[in-house]
Amino acid sequence: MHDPVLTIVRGACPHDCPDTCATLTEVQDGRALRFYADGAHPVTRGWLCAKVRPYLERVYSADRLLTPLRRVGPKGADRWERISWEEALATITARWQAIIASHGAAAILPYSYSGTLGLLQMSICNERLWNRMGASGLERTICSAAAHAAVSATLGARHSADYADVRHSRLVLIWGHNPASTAPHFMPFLREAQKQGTSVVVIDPRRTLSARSADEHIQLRPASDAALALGMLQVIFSEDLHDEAWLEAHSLGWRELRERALQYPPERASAITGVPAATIVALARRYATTKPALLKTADGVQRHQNGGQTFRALCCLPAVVGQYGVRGGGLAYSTGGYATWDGAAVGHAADCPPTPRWVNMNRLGAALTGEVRDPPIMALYVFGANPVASSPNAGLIVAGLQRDDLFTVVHEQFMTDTARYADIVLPATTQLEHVDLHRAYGHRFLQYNQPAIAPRGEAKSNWDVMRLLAAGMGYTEPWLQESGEEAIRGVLDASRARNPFLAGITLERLQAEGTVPLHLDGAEVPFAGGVFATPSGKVELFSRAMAAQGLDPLPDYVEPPAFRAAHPNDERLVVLSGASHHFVSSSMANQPSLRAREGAPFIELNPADAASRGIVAGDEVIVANERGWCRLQAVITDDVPPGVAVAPKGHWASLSPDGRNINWTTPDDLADLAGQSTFHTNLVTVRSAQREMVDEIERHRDRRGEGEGQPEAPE
Ligand SMILES: Nc1nc2c(c(=O)[nH]1)N[C@H]1C(S)=C(S)[C@@H](COP(=O)(O)OP(=O)(O)OC[C@H]3O[C@@H](n4cnc5c(=O)[nH]c(N)nc54)[C@H](O)[C@@H]3O)O[C@H]1N2
Ligand SMILES: Nc1nc2c(c(=O)[nH]1)N[C@H]1C(S)=C(S)[C@@H](COP(=O)(O)OP(=O)(O)OC[C@H]3O[C@@H](n4cnc5c(=O)[nH]c(N)nc54)[C@H](O)[C@@H]3O)O[C@H]1N2
Ligand code: SF4
Ligand SMILES: [Mo]
Repeated sequence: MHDPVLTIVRGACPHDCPDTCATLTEVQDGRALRFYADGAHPVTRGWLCAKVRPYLERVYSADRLLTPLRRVGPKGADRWERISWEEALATITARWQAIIASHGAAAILPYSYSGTLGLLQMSICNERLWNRMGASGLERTICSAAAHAAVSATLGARHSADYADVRHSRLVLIWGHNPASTAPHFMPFLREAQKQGTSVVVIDPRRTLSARSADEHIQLRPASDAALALGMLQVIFSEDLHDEAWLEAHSLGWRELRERALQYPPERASAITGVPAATIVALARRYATTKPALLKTADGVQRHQNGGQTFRALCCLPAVVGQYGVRGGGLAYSTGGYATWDGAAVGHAADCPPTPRWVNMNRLGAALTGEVRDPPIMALYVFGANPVASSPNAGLIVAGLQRDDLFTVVHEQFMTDTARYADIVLPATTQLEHVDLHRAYGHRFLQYNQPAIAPRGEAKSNWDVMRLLAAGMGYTEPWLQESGEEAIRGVLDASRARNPFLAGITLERLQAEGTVPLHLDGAEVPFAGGVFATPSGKVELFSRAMAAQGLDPLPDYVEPPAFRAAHPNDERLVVLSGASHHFVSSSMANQPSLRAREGAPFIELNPADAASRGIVAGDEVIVANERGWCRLQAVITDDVPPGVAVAPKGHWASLSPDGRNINWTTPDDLADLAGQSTFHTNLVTVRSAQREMVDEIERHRDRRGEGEGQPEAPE
């Protein structure tokens, strides 16, 4: 029967993006008709980014997974039969029980990351069932582990100001961050500031969309930022531009930091970074004398082998010029540290067996192919992640997923590159079909997401599947059977009891208001009064905690071992693979309208590097190294300097030439801190595919002479 009533349902964008926009969905007759931004939200301000505007295309896509599926062909062949939920759950729990009996629960590995950032569908689902089972734990290190560790050691908490506060800044250094693509709602605030005279400097090897509208672009060598920061500090200290009174009162170890910085005179910093010494000197003077000065950064800058120390160096800069606690100054990294959830309420770990071991997610391929043993990983449960498209050294992940004795379940909205290798695929709801609570890492509001429509087909939310799996495993704890709302309420209440930023924020208020500001009450400016959340209450430039772990207690530049090993006549390029403009990691990268806007998977090459390889614009090129290869289309541009290439992340392998993407080449080495990923410490050869083919035919002809078989894929 037709329902004349049109309802408007409040929601939140769940994607891995700092802006966590407030959304409205118009629903009639159980169908979402319109989806748009909440005009009243002070950060969303009435618009959604190009990626999420067509969200209904995603929700109602004919490609949505709507029923459980069982593999009928070889792994990866994408041949399935439809099965019921009962059968899917019975198959999964029976197989898990058998694995637990033969190998122990440590042989089961959950793998999830940032398909949704909700408290319920991500955080609670990351923990409860797996803790109860005693499964292997996943070290969630693919994105920001080093920065989190660096901020924690130096400042004690991930606190940052509102985007709007940039209007108080006179100078903004956007350091290794591309907000025009990755934090789009910051940009209008920045523009407003620029109109009032704020000067913007972008520090990035690539001339990004953000760099185009900056006053200055400093195009340094990849992974050399710590040397640039220390070079700036050398100038600041030696010209007596540091804020000694502030440092004396509010920091630990500034003299030790000065000693370290004095090892980086501008000429040395210049030799490492490729930035002219005069530019370093000028930047340092400007940073120390134009106040308030904001250092705005994000996560891309840490994804290399020196990433942790680099981030430590960035955290130190605002302290030396006395800019913490200043409105419009300081460090803008993440606001994720305000609405901290009560860990015990989220995971109930104390009621569970201890986590038997931890597996670093960056090593998934290695872990599945022998690095993790006793017991080996026998079962993998993937949700909210697409590791074949998004995780490093993807060729090795595929090799692992092809193991006959591995039992893989993937819970997904779409038949992703990863889901193709599953034994059982389960259909997942989208954000319009489930409940959740979101904190943001770019602003200081909580967002409640009410379900707007019923789940499509037989799709179920992450939490609903966890509850069914828990019941199927015979786990009877009430915290494994709570409704979504009850689970959210429990964590919110427990967290509020400890966390003053949550004062007065109840589930009822969230449900009624949708967007609720955190209770900052005088703490609007982070680290006001020079008070930090570290053990000493000061900004710890010299970190005793890091020293205790055997780490360098002072930030330093260490050349990434992968680069150090490169020989002088090396013709390999460093390929950076940061955010694409139209996808969020691999999410949305199967949506036709967004694929059309993003275009074919490409690699940007400097004209000199293209010329020396005989590559012209539009050529197909083979990008390769010892880990693997993929085929991309050449874009020739001086947006990238010689020696550096850019191939944005996110394209699905299964929608790319040869069924591969850039992650077939990216390293699964770990960075200097916290097991961080090192996507950007990636040296590749780039050759025209046509030439590659000709050479291959030649090689094939030679080999045939020696009686060998078919030509192999290019390496
Ligand atoms: N459109 C879009 N938005 C996104 C995402 C997306 O995929 N697409 N991903 C989301 C996620 S998961 C995250 S973590 C954030 C990331 O947000 P950002 O950190 O802003 O994004 P990235 O593109 O990863 O990295 C930022 C910049 O770092 C530069 N870079 C790489 N190596 C170096 C270096 O050694 N030094 C310096 N100075 N710069 C370097 C890259 O050229 C890039 O322009 O964005 C989120 N938002
Ligand atoms: N080369 C290169 N690769 C990178 C990076 C890089 O800089 N360079 N950056 C890395 C970074 S920063 C990150 S954060 C990772 C992200 O890597 P992942 O966390 O794997 O993120 P996505 O690739 O977006 O995959 C998320 C999947 O979750 C699914 N999903 C969304 N909502 C739900 C839900 O409610 N339930 C379930 N079950 N599924 C859902 C989506 O359909 C999507 O397929 O990628 C990394 N990959
Ligand atoms: S991806 Fe970011 S900018 Fe786009 S709608 Fe979601 S939160 Fe807003
Ligand atoms: Mo990320």
